[in-house]
Amino acid sequence: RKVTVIRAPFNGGQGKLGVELGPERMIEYGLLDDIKEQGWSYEVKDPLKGSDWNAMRNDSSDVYNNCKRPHMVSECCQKIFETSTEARRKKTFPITIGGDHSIGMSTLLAFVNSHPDGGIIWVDAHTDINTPSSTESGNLHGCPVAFAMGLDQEHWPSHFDWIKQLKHLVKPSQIAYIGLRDVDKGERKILKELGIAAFSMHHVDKYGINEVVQRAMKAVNPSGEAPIHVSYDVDGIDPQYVAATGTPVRGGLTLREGLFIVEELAASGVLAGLDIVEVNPSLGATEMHMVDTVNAGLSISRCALGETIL
Ligand code: DIR
Ligand code: MN
Ligand code: MN
Ligand code: MN
Repeated sequence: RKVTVIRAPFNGGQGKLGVELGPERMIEYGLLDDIKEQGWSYEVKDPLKGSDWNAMRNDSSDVYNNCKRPHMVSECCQKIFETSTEARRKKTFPITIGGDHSIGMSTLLAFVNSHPDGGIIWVDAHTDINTPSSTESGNLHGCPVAFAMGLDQEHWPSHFDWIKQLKHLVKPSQIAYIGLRDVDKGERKILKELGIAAFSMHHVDKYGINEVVQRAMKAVNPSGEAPIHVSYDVDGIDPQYVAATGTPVRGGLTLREGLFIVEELAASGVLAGLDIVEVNPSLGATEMHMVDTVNAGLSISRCALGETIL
């Protein structure tokens, strides 16, 4: 049992600096020690090392219509895709630490190209399924699911052509959302048209988190036998617990509800990979906000590796 920790210190998919510090802060607070203590071995990969991402971030010519930094996002995501694919090939358990959520396109595409029938659970306040045409903000961290599904390809900046060469893209039936409460109009339309399983905070209140998780698992993995990858945006959890994140939205999952999702997936034996993204150690009003947020990220990792079930 081996984890590949993929450091993804990437900030180009959104406007706020600091999110690139997520991986180093989570490692400083004990991510690797936790993994070891839980009885897993690990390797650490750093696919973005050696590239001058700061210079790319400041390249004002890197725009396409209103999409911000498509060249930077694409190059970075391609590197993470390759590292993630290698981790899949070696049959390790990849934990990818962001950075902003753009990198979800990489981890999802690596996952479905090694498990074409696998399921994906996307925990987030947001659906991140805007296309280059529908995005209002132009921030590509709001678009990774659309890229991983190949939606609206005719309007893609050419940088993303590498995705068009892949054998498998994510199918709408392969993904379910939990924690939603801030979904754009254009995104709602896409969800409806494609019939994507989407559980908002309203559903969590109405049915309870256990029922929602069971329904989400059933939606993406009807046989109960396919592996499931979780892409976890920490803003799915309420800002009361996770304040140091770029786009906090009130009314989210409690910390326990948020952890239950990964505990239950781990307990069912289907969990096959995890992203933990949008921890921004530079945000939050106090030092404690940062510490709470980083620790929430560490808790997600521990629960995913099966620690908290007795
Ligand atoms: C919004 C916000 N839907 C956008 N998305 C965020 O910019 O496309 N995603 N914050 O994490
Ligand atoms: Mn989000
Ligand atoms: Mn997100
Ligand atoms: Mn976000």
